[in-house]
Amino acid sequence: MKLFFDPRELDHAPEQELHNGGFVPYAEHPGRARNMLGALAGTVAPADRGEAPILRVHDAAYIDFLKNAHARWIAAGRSGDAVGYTWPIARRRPLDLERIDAQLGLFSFDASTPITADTWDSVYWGAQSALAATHEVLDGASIAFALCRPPGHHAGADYLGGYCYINNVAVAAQAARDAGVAKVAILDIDYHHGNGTQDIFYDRDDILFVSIHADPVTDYPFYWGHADERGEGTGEGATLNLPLPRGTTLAEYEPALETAMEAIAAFGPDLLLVSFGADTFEEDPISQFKLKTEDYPALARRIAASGLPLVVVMEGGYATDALGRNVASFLSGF
Ligand code: Q9C
Ligand code: ZN
Repeated sequence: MKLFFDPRELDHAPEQELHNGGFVPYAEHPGRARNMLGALAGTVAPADRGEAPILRVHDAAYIDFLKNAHARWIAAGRSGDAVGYTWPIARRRPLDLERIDAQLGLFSFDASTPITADTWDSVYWGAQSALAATHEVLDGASIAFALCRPPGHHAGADYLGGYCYINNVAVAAQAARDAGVAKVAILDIDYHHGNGTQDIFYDRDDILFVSIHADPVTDYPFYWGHADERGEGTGEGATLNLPLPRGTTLAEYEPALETAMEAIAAFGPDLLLVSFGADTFEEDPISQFKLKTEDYPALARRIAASGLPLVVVMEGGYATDALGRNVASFLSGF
């Protein structure tokens, strides 16, 4: 299995994030990728497929903002990382505001996702890794892994959040559609609900989104991922949310995965993309499931039993010292 990664994914390194009312070191730091690189066999650098596949998913105004936000922050006399401090309730109306602070609020949904001078380069190359893995499978490989950093599944068409800026798995899914794949399924098994991915494809029936995650009644991102969110319009029924309680172990996780895989089989996709987060691990510092390192191969085996071509895209996982081990354990099941 080829593992795609570009060293520029290491450059994005915000200093801190707001956590439970105080500033703490940034959980989604470059050491995560370094730990994965240390535990996995050699990686392959992705080709450069340009911005066009990113713009198939994200609004041009948002991408323009992402590229320029940090320079504008500095031009406004600030130092350090750019981060918002005020948000439009339910988006208010589409006001065309120039001020950097207004735009940070407009294009984000939380305060845990700062923009640095290196953010654009890292997220661009992370997306290229996801595209490279997808094209590897479209060209005939049975599986490929995209070591994406930063992660992507919380980012929507025009917003960042949850350590995510470009939605790597969504860019990959749309690229597969554009290459002629008729039906694509996305299985999201990060601890947190993939609200960005859900939003991007909510009204579409050509891309199924299935997510197993911590119940948003108790866990971030709170406002999405409830079981009654099932898609809208032509997308009605093409979103499936399977929230689980804090404390979930493998024995409780497996029936949800079975339900997810049955829904995917019923949809009849030609390709399966997996948003994989290792923050379901029992020792994750910001998450509350109880999966063990040795549990991950069983999840992979159930996914592989679908017989579908697979692209695995890296999302979260914050127990840094165990991260590479957990990813290697998961990949060993394929
Ligand atoms: N600092 C992913 O796993 N938590 N994102 C914000 C505590 C955000 C996790 C409050 C968690 C985002 C990709
Ligand atoms: Zn997560």
